[in-house]
Amino acid sequence: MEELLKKLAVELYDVQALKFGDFKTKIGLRTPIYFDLRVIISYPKLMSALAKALWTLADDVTKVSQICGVPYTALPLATLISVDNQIPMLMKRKETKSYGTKKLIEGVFSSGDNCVIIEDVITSGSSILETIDALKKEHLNVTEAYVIIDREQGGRKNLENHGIKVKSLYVVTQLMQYLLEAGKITSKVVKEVDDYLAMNQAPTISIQGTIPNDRLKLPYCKRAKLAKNPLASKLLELMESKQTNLCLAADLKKTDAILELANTAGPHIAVLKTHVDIIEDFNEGFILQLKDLAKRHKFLLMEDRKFGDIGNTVSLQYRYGLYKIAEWADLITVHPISGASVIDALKKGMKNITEPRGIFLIAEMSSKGTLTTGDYLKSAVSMAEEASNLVVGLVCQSNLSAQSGLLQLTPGVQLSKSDDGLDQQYNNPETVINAGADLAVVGRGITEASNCLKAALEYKRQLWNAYEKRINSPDM
Ligand code: S5P
Repeated sequence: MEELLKKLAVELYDVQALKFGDFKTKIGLRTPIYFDLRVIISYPKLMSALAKALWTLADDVTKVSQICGVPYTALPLATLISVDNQIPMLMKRKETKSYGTKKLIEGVFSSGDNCVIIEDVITSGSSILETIDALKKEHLNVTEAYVIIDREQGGRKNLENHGIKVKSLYVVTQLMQYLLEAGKITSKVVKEVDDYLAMNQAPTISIQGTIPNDRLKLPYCKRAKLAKNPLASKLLELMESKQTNLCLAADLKKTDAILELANTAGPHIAVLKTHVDIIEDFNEGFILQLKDLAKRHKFLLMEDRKFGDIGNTVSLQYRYGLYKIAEWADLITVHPISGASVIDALKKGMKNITEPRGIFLIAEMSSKGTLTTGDYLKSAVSMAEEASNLVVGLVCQSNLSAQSGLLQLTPGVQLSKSDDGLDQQYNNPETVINAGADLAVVGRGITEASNCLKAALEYKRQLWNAYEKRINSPDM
């Protein structure tokens, strides 16, 4: 079998189903490996050999009554296995038909039938889980998935957590060894891919029902351990220890006023958010004093710069100019408008900065008529989830991510107003926490109050109570 696998690995490489170099993923992140097994339909001998090899992974074929390929690449493989072994096949539709029978699963089956899954490549396991979900809804019994390549990015574990055993012809490290032995790739490539895989593990997919890692139900202290970005862990820990999920928007024009506010409210907030470009007397001394207060009162500094240009410009804006944001802001806000490469650009801007840094991606804005809707919003969430080693969370208004290691930050919070006359829309603390916020931004609700400290304490109390209610209520 090993000889056959070595031979097939080389053939896959030769037909360019396996590529090594510098590629972009669907949402634009860089990757040194790219697997595209769709090409195998053009090489019937290879496809047939792969289907046969896949079927050797089955322990007891007499127990398999149905085969289902994950659309689309694995469909022809499942078909070959089905025909070769005379075992019926099922197909999962990508979308439910909007007419006729509205079935998600095509084929003839009975509830309780044992069905195995066929897939080409597994990364996070989410495509297989989607297929299994549809099969389970029809009361089919699914416990095994046979896969050509496991990219070793956490998919196997995710499926095991859902009771699915994964058997693969190759794990990516073994596959690369075969290609190295065959002289197809160099050890430098192997190292690059190894480093990439170590840095890019897929997030854990929560199990609906038991939800051990559901963002809305887990306490901040537990989520601190699940975050990939060290700053996200630090933030969650300090929120827990200070019992605050308040982010104060210090939108004031004078440095003295900001420092006074930071000193007064500092012990009660998790993050102090600035817009340094509205400050009239900005100077380096101010930043030093602000950093000092942040250290003393244990809060993080966020510069709400809302970067939104091409990568090169953003990396310059972040690092240089009057404000040198990269040098002092723990956190920044970024619009995903220019694509995922902005994250790589910011990484470049962080070169030689030794303290941890984090990004909040703006998925959804609070203002009336915002354009952050539909596909834009969905892509922003995928971008954050895929780059969660640098992205700390999302700025948004609704529950967008189940990932416990990411934080949702929601602005537009006031107790006494519903708008500001300029289309800012306000909700109260309990509403935003229930809508999925982990941190709530309060600006003028505190800065324009007659007693800022009293107002900060009141927002802090209401936000924390809402959070405790959320994690403790059984029905949310
Ligand atoms: O969608 C958004 C995103 C942000 S970061 N809506 C917002 O209001 N913000 C910021 O939150 C805004 O720039 C301001 O600093 C703060 C809200 O301030 P407030 O005075 O309306 O509470």
